[in-house]
Amino acid sequence: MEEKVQGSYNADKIQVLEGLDPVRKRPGMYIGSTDERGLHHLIWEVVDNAVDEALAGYCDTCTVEICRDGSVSVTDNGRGIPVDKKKIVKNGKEVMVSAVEIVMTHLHAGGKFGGGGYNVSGGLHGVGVTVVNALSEWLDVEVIRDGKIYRQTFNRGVPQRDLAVVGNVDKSRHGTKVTFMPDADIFETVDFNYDVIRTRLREVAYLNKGFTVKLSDKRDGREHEDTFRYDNGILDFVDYLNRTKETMFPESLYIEKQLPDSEVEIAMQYNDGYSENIYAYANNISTEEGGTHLDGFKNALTKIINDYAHANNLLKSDDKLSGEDVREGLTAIISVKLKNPQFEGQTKTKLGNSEMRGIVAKALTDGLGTYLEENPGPAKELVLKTITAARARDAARNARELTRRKGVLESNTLPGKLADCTDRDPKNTEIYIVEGDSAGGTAKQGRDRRFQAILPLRGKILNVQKARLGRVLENAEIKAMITAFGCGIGDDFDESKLRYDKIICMTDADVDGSHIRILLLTFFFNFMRPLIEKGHVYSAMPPLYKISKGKRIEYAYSDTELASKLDAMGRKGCEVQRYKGLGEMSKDQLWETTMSPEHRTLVQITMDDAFEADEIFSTLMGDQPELRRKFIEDNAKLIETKDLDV
Ligand code: 28F
Repeated sequence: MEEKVQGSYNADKIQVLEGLDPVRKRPGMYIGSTDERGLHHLIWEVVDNAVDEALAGYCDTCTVEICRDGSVSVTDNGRGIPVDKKKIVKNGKEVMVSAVEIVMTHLHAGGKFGGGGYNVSGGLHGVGVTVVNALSEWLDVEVIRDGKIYRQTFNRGVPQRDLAVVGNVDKSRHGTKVTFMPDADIFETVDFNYDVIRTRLREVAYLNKGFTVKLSDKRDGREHEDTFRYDNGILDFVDYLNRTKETMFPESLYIEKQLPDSEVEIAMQYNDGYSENIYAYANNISTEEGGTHLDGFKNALTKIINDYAHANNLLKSDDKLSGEDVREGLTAIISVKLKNPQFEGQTKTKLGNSEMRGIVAKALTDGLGTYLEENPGPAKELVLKTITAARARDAARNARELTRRKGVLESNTLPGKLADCTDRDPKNTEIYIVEGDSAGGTAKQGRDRRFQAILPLRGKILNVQKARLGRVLENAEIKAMITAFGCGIGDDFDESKLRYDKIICMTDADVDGSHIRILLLTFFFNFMRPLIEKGHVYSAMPPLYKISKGKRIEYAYSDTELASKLDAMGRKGCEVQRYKGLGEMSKDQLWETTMSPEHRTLVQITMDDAFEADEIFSTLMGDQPELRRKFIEDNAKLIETKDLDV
């Protein structure tokens, strides 16, 4: 006798779509790619089901474990997937199959798509755990409900036997556990990256207040664990992002609006910096390409601040503050959750639902409008700061006009020390930003001048973290980069004018080199952020060691690689040289190890890195000595034994 499961679901709601072969034939269609990014999508898919169970109100904890054997297990304390059976057609015959097996083997099974029921799902927009199952060598699902433990195992999506009861437990226990081993035949790598998982799980915890997320790594030599829970959710997120900055309002502002088919949360706080850090999410997905929720927020903010300034005679009636002015120094998180989200854009990270523009705008207008009325002190301070920003922007525009008139910023007068490449098609070319003239000289000799340009930087560039655009434009090194790139800066930035496809920072592998790299990264992050968002910025990876044994020469790019190369070469008679700087390499060695597209390794700088750099940099160079001391203490081992890297 099959127990009937109570609750708003039963297997009848499941729409069953056949066959998993398409998933294994074209995995990129379902998880984006089969590189490290696609590998981690498997975890996001499973975790999203636990988050959906939490949003439905039945679960408050999710545990993710990277097991010793390299598999990953995700556990929640929700209701447990229903175990009742449903009649389906399998290989032409009518058979009874459990809801668990259907959820695990049929695309778009589960209430997410059957209408009603779950209304919020993330993942690669809800392709579901079936994709994980199809792309896993093996997958175990364990359901605890109604005092029993049910279990079923699959191989590359194929069930090995029916769901079976494997134990009894106390009736108070319930939940779902999915353990899977990614299929090495499908993925370029099956080696999970703890930090990538940690960063995303922390974000999930911030976006779902009160939800506890635990992460542990049980692999040999990599034991680690973290627990995240934020009772104030995105408010804690804003405080975290601002922790290295002086903030303006007495405390961060939190706005929440629940509607029948959607909910909006906004957290915001101004700081004394000049860059805007606004992160928008839809159904826990980072909408890096923005969308209607972000547009609604920005439009409403500009209107609210201008209306308040005019109403309180802080601004002449024919003066208008721009969007950039009102967002200077703003850290904000906008998180919306809605049924049937429409994701658009190149990477499907742009929210298209038009109704969200008005919903978010109204939530902000009610929340911030009320706050300003009730707190005239901070309100006036905010408007005056915005007016100062507007004046500074005008000054910067004049400065830019001035420099433009002098032709300094136009691409027709390239900086003298730029060794340009001959190919004029930006798609084929790259520019190395090299630390120091000597390494710059070596790079000019070692490069392939058809597609590689070299711009040497003399020593440290300006600390831009605390500088407005006008001041930044006075710095020769920075002006040279702006001119060489050709795409303008700040509001004038125009990616279509970029003269190179890749901008590669090449600095020494020591602390100074890392500092220059962080300076460059923070400059790009604050004043040319689309360069990073569009993936144009890279960091070169020069070798740390040269190993010689007789005529044989090998290079090692990390301490781990040095050990394994010494093993391979046999340690007897090996001579190891630790490179202190690029200047120690000949032009041929520099080409061979760091510049040749065949052998080099480039690290593409993504938003997370830049975001981390901005946070690290504002800690190191910000004006909070207490935080700086703590940061250096926390990272001292890094700074001593190996360069502090982003
Ligand atoms: C480790 C990952 O996958 N948790 C899940 C549930 C709970 C229900 C459910 C999931 C109903 C029949 C479509 C239980 N009781 N964690 C998870 N927890 N799926 S996935 O139902 C699925 C739908 O199939 C559930 C009552 N209603 C829903």
